[in-house]
Amino acid sequence: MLKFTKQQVVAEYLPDTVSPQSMKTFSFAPSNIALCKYWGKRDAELNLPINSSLSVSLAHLGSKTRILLSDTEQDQVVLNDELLAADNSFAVKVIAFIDMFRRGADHKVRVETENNIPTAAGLASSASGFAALMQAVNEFYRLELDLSLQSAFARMGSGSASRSLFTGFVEWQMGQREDGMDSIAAPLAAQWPELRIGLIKVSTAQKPVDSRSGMNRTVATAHLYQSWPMQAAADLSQLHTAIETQDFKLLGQTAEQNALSMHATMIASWPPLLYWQADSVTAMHKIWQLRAEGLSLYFTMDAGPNLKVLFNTADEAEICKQFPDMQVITPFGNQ
Ligand code: 2P0
Repeated sequence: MLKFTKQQVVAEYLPDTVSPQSMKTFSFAPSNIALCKYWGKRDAELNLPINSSLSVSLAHLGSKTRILLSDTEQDQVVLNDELLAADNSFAVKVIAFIDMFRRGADHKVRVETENNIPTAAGLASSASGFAALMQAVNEFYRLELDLSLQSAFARMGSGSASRSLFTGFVEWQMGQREDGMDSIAAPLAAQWPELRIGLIKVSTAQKPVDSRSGMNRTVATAHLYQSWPMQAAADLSQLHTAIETQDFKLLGQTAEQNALSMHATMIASWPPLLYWQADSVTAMHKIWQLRAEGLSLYFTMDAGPNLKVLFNTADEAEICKQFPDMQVITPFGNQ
């Protein structure tokens, strides 16, 4: 079957010639944490997922990016005030993304990106990074693309970036089309001002297997993965109910089971993929014990050893006493 390249898909929506203009201010996009995870691709070129996913954006924690015209001989990528080497893997991905929109035009760029996500918190930055880059590209080339198109194009940089164009709860529809133009994210209307997310840092060391390779390995080798799309569809529907009825127990239970189901498929891969460390398991047991004692808290985990704890502001003081080093995020602002 004939597949689409990113360039082919994007070209349909671009003017014949681009007119770049240096940005004065930075574009910002928040990081996000999925309550129903994206795990597995049906198309690796376009980052088209096997299942729909649902996340919550992390308010002011994320990435800011601007693009300047440069008179240097090479494109430049600056991350947190440090000029990256041309062969740095992040720099290569950023320039490849710009190239989808530059369309061979004769100019060089300087891309400046800053993450305010504490690296110590062990949060991924590719989602917010590519969402902020997409917004910057939109402004730099004066494309005036709407947010749905920006979501689709940000996805081509990194799947989870499709969700980082928006605040609050965000659903990324898997879509059906071969060109992926119905695989886009959109925000839900519902708010949850009392919701809190605590970050339990187990390790911030670079993970041995990145999530892109991890999901490919799972899809290719784990028979258990067959059940994942069903699990994700059921969880997505339950999360909608939980959010509409503001049922925290249902929200937490669903998110925790979804994360553990995803990790089960990783563990069932070959070679096995276990992102947990001993301290991750200790934290899980502690959360289960506190829940048995009546505290309302649940966790989710991504492709790494750190835990993200879900709770409501009413329990914040008690939960923070139990986890004194935990950083607390208010995804819907302070209430
Ligand atoms: C998520 N993750 O839904 C899931 C849960 C990790 C575990 O999205 O290959 O960096 O760039 O599309 O978006 C991380 O995967 O992967 C991710 P690519 P991405 O948040």
